[in-house]
Amino acid sequence: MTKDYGPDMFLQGCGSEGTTDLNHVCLPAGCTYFPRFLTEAGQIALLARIRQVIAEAPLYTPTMPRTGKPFSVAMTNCGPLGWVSDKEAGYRYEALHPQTGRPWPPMPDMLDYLWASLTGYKHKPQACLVNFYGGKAKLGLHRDEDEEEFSAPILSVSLGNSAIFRIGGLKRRDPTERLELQSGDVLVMGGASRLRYHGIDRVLPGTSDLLEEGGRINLTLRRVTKAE
Ligand code: MD3
Ligand code: FE
Repeated sequence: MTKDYGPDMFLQGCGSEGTTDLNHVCLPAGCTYFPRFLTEAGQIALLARIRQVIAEAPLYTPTMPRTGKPFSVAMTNCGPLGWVSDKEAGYRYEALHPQTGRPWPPMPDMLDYLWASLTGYKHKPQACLVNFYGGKAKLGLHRDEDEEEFSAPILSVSLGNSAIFRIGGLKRRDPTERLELQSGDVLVMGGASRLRYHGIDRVLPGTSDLLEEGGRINLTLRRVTKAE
């Protein structure tokens, strides 16, 4: 019998044969990384839908619970529920935009489709948080724990300039690792990683031409309430 397998089965993304510098990313259990999952055309189409969302539900600056310190990231949402924060009532989900008082725009079909394709979760996402990172914006280490349903994963899509993403453990002081998230990347965080600490250290200017205004947009699709 002749051998039907060998090194030519494998993508040699960087370096030459025999190198250990192969193109792979190790992440903790429950984290699935899809580098450049969205094509250029897919990113442009998704961005056009998100621009419509922002036109109906303008980006605003949430403030921190108790201190009232403004976030450096501007936010809006689409879908039936949206994540909001202010000094008085803190982190929570609301059905109405805090400034316009109108319901969030509907979840784009494109995002329901992406969620169904990659998560296998039996219910649709209820919230899509749109984060916009301008020049010096960052997001400190935190856990996403304002949802009732932790058995559902969170799906994130990156658009525009690359960012340094940091992922830690279940305790704030656990060691962290960094991953550069690029435009078109999708990350699904579920299972044992659903409650890991994470954040965005910084955005790298000039790393993408997708957004004319520069900066970075991140979408996070979430299940908020427990389904029957
Ligand atoms: C790891 N957003 O909105 S997305 C957030 O790029 C948030 O804007 C970041 O953290 C951003 O809450 C990171 C990647 C992500 C999202 C949810 C996670 C990573 C996660 C939940 C658990 C662990
Ligand atoms: Fe988060």
